[in-house]
Amino acid sequence: MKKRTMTCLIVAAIFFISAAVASARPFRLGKLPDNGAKFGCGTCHVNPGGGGPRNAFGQDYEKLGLKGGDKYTKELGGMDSDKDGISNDQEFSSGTHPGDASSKPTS
Ligand SMILES: [Ca+2]
Repeated sequence: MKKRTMTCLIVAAIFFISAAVASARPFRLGKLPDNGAKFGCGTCHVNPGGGGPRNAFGQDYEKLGLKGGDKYTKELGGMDSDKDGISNDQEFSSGTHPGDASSKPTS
């Protein structure tokens, strides 16, 4: 009986922790111009699944977006985070990656 109760508590704890982690994702993605539709968590993170180190765009978002009230700012949109010659605004409009220099509009 005690073993079963303990198992139920562990399962419940895992459920609530997973729900808390999952709820962070849509919140942050909703701040991006494309709502993270194209690259998901990989828009800002090196790992496409999210968490861990940030790519060039994620680092700029951390510096300007998070400190500016956790939003995609005009200044951030005008920057070229990955230094590929294309602004972040243009990258989002084109569906290319603002944090990956090898991803940019072809024309
Ligand atoms: Ca790019």
